[in-house]
Amino acid sequence: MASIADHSGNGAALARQAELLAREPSEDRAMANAIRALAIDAVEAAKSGHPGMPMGMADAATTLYRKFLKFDAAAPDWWDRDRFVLSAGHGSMLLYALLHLTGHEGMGIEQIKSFRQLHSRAAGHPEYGEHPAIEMTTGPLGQGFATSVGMALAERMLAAKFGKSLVDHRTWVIAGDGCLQEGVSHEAAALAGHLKLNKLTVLWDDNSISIDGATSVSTSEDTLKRFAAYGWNTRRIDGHDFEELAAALTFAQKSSKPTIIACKTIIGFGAPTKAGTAGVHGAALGGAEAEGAKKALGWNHLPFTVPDEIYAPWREAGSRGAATRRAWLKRLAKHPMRAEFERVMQGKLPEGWVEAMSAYKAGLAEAKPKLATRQASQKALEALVQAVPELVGGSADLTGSNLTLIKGMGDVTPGNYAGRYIYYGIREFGMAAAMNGIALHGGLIPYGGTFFVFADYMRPAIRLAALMGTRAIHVLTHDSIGLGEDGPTHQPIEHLASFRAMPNVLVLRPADAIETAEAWEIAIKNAKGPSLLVLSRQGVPALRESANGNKSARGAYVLAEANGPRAATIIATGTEVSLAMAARKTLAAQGIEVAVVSAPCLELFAQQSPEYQKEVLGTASRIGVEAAGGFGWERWLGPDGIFIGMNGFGASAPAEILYEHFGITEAAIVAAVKKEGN
Ligand SMILES: Cc1ncc(C[n+]2csc(CCOP(=O)(O)OP(=O)(O)O)c2C)c(N)n1
Ligand SMILES: [Mg+2]
Repeated sequence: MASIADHSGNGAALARQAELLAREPSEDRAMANAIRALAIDAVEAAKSGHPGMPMGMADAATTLYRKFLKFDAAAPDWWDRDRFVLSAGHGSMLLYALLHLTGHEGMGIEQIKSFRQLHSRAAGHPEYGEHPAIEMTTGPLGQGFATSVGMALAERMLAAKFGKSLVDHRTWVIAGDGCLQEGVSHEAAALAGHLKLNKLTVLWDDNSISIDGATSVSTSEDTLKRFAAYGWNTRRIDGHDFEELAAALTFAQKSSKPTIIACKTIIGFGAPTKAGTAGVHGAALGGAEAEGAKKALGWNHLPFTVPDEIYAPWREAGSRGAATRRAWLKRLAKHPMRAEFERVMQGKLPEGWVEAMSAYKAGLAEAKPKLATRQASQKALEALVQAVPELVGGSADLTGSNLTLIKGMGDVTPGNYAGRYIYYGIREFGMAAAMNGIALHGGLIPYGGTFFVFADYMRPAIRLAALMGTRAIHVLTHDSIGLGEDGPTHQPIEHLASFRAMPNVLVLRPADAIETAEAWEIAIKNAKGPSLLVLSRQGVPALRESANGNKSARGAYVLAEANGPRAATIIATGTEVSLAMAARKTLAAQGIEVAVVSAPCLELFAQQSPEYQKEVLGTASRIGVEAAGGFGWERWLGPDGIFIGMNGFGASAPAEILYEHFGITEAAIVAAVKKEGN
């Protein structure tokens, strides 16, 4: 492991750096040096951070912001702006410096000075919501890349719907070696290539260095060949040569495929001894090295000081898009689809969707169908897809199992983006990240399906959605041992508990068709985070008498009160609620009166008043029933409660046999009530 923290062996990099620094000074280079100086100073002041990447990619970023990126620093929320994603989020100072230099409000020098400190917008990694020009939270490598594919796809889909005069922008990404090593970028790149997302451009910070040293310790692939095989255009350039940079970005703008530009850079460009080594990746340069870097770059200014003659061209870059934006605003003002475009971009739900769902639910209350909740979800979607035109669906190759496709949606295909259904392929993580990108872009509400057990493949993207507060709706079917014969590899056990442990996620496990419709209503309205619809393969009887209002919205409610004082309260979710109801009936015949609480969403229940919670939970002993591990149920059952569920993995057999085998039965509930009563 001689490579770790081995700062030597960078002779070639230093020689190339010397050659580049000896070139004729240019305004571009001086502007880029402002980024480098701010990155050095901010990391030095914070005593932590990542100077190497901003120093290495400053030239590429300067070219992008100065000549290519369509933006107006005065209006970072302009809907037709180009999206820029810093996928290599550790290089956050690159983004903060760019926003500062281009004159974005809210990114003054005091923010840069407080880099990485509490309440600074310049957090350790870029955080969505801290500043309107931060398009997404990045840091988990690869996810920025994958999310940007969703942004680029959303642009194409909205352009197909509203036309080029309103929607015509590009998506630019800066990704590092790490992003391209991460599997999720492989999934996303394959999808982007297949769909021919030609307005997506990735600038790869091809510095051949990561934390453990030279990337050659772990990688020997030909990355550009890999991307070419995905259907991308590729270019390899000197990432410090402004002419090559501009030519490559121009090439990307004309490409009929997504484009990746390998920008050969020197990490920590300017650092006199550490440039080209892992030593500049993630630590302050240190006094002497920092001073030496500024000297080498010809930067003779006090820390955090940028001279006016360098601010000036940066400010010009910041307002370069203002006229384009004004022209766009004029087009919007007289566009026949203006109202609808504004509505979807503002994230406002359409008129009439609530009524459409109420009518659908009223029909359910009447017909009382026995359905698997995944089937009930499909029926709810039939109403929603009609009523909510911004809803776009998809599945990771399980369309027929997830029941996510509704007739008439139309497929999204390479080069044709007018449809509303995306075939993500068997790329769950890529799908979830792309869904985040679609949601972040605005104008569309994405849902996507897979088996619940494979939600683990998507977990990091669901986590980012939760952190960012992004509306992504996951349709997760085959939610328990109830899926039967496919066996324990496909039977989720710990997934409910593990997603319930994640902040800002709604885990919704409805018990019948009406609750499923309610869960969809909740998910559509939940604009500030992801919702997981956890749905059954097997049928469940209709349990609800009435469909008025939305009982699931309080998370848990008394589905059937005891006739008289409660001998026990049975709390169940999803498919196990009908077991609880059957047990209640059997017990009543024996003179034992229990209440059944249906708890489709424990997160929402936890948000209710203590009075409501007490009213629902009652004072009688409690029994929890869920065909999953019991982790977390203590909170609702108390120390004396009994949990009926799974103690380990499932097995391969027909569902009814498995419920018997694992003791999740009406008889077990009856026995538990009797035991509690003694
Ligand atoms: C998913 C994930 N794994 C690990 C890390 C920790 N990490 C941060 S940066 C980095 C190295 C990235 O290398 P590269 O993209 O080449 O960045 P450079 O050193 O060139 O700036 C690692 C492993 C992370 N942020 N995300
Ligand atoms: Mg690298």
